[in-house]
Amino acid sequence: MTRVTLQLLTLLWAMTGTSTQTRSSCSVPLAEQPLVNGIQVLMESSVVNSAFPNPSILIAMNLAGAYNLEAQKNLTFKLMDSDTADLTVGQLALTIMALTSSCHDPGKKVSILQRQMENWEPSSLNIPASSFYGPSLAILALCQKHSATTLPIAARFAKSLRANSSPFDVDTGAVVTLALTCMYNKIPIGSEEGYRALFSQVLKNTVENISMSILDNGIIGNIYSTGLAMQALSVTPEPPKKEWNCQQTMDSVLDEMKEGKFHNPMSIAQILPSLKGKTYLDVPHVSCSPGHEVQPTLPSHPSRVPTSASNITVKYTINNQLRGVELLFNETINVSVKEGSVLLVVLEEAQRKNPTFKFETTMTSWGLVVSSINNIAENVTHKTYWQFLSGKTPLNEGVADYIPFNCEHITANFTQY
Ligand code: B12
Ligand SMILES: *[C@@H]1O[C@H](CO)[C@@H](O)[C@H](O)[C@H]1NC(C)=O
Ligand SMILES: *[C@@H]1O[C@H](CO)[C@@H](O)[C@H](O)[C@H]1NC(C)=O
Ligand SMILES: *[C@@H]1O[C@H](CO)[C@@H](O)[C@H](O)[C@H]1NC(C)=O
Ligand SMILES: *[C@@H]1O[C@H](CO)[C@@H](O)[C@H](O)[C@H]1NC(C)=O
Ligand SMILES: *[C@@H]1O[C@H](CO)[C@@H](O)[C@H](O)[C@H]1NC(C)=O
Ligand SMILES: *[C@@H]1O[C@H](CO)[C@@H](O)[C@H](O)[C@H]1NC(C)=O
Ligand SMILES: *[C@@H]1O[C@H](CO)[C@@H](O)[C@H](O)[C@H]1NC(C)=O
Repeated sequence: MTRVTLQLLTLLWAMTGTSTQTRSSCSVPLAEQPLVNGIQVLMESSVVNSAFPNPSILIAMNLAGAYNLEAQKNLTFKLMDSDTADLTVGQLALTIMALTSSCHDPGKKVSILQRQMENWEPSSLNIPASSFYGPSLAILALCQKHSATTLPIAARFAKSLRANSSPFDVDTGAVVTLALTCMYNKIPIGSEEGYRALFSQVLKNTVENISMSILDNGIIGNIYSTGLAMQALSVTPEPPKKEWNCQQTMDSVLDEMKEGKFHNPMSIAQILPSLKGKTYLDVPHVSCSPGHEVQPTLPSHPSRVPTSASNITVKYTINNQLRGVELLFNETINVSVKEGSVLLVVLEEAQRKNPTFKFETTMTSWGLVVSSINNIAENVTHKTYWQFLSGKTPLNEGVADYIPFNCEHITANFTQY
């Protein structure tokens, strides 16, 4: 082979997609592999008893290479049967990607989603950034199925993003980047230049904002947005001005993993692709050759320390200054729970001691959300919800995962997003 062809080949290689580049420049060290296998096994084992089938788990399983083939099959069949009428556009999009990643035809689901997105528009210019999260997933799923017919839908979507003035959200920015990168890569040659300019402008902006969310230790946003943000930064055709150190981010994620931060199956589903050098853009390219069960090497000791039997005291406040003039309340209670209990136990104990603290939960892909406290319920139309804080800092986990410490002051504050 001549030198010139070799150089040409290298050039072509460099151009064939940034995911190749990531895979070589950033990976899980061999010694940490059992840790990663461990969380994958944990995620896969959640499939058996889960209240509803979670498409994000199937996507992660297929991108990573599933260990539990029976769980994979069960989940695929449950998602095939799921009734699209009960799903939001985001959930429908994840279901389509999940079935695609299992090499199953999503059938009618794609045209249903397409119809819904043709009619989609933001209710105002200042809707919260996170309202674009589900629709971004929809653009991504449609892009992977019928990129040509999705072009005008994605363009309208990109324009409403550009016009929006709400504070930036890393998780949403990451999914926006994946969706618009998919579209950008599929603009037909000779098509209107306007599309390319529009998508690259919104991508540039979004990626710049993601890059400004990179902390000194490499975490992007918070630990739970880092997985999606890594996917975004590794595919974008508009790399950020400030160079991103993928390995540093990877190492920090692995450190937090050792601390036990990834036990929620959905949190694992969102980090696993990045740990395997994969992104949601790889969904249409998963190979589904009939696999055989592989036994992964697991960590030799459990990562979560057993809890002691002594009790701790948690101060718990419920505060509604928002809804129903005659319904305003601000109540505090001290409760004693076993050390190591999750916050949900504090809420249950408070409710048992004082009926004012009664609460209700709803099941979601991330687990239980506290939907109502003392008869005041969250409402999507009003953009209200119960936000949980430790002191003045919002928690970055839900009540079924967060473990309070002794004398901590937890507040549930009814507020708007
Ligand atoms: C939008 C959003 C919200 C909205 C959801 C309502 C809405 N209609 O938009 C609001 C603002 C209400 C919200 C609230 C909270 N959220 Co939130 N949220 C998101 C976000 C950005 C997108 C979710 C989404 O649209 N998914 C797409 C659709 C298709 O999937 P879905 O399963 O139908 O989505 C539902 C669930 O995600 C659920 N949900 C949203 N947040 C949370 C958090 C928890 C703990 C649970 C159990 C469920 C849940 O609401 C969605 C709509 O119904 C994610 C980001 C992410 N990476 O997933 C964070 C995220 C899921 N939220 C998070 C957190 C921490 C919270 C709060 C606990 C924050 C707080 N301090 O109070 C609260 C929940 C408190 C409670 N009452 O129990 C974390 C969860 C991390 C973890 N390990 O648990 C994430 C990952 C953000 C982050 N990077 O930190 N959230
Ligand atoms: C698969 O589904 C069957 C029946 O629905 C159930 O008995 C079995 O436990 C499931 N297995 C897994 C691994 O989810
Ligand atoms: C991102 O950053 C730009 C400036 O770089 C800003 O104009 C824009 O509003 C930010 N927010 C979003 C959601 O992109
Ligand atoms: C709620 O009560 C706490 C302590 O009881 C107090 O510090 C706080 O200012 C009150 N908040 C409002 C909005 O009344
Ligand atoms: C909770 O306990 C602290 C001290 O442990 C005490 O000062 C406070 O008054 C108690 N609050 C309530 C509402 O019982
Ligand atoms: C310790 O906590 C448990 C709940 O976890 C509670 O039922 C029990 O009453 C507490 N014990 C004391 C002495 O407060
Ligand atoms: C939210 O509020 C609207 C109007 O105030 C009401 O019609 C609707 O039923 C509420 N939704 C839920 C789920 O409570
Ligand atoms: C609680 O919610 C109210 C109403 O949205 C808001 O004004 C207040 O700042 C919130 N408190 C905290 C500590 O976030």
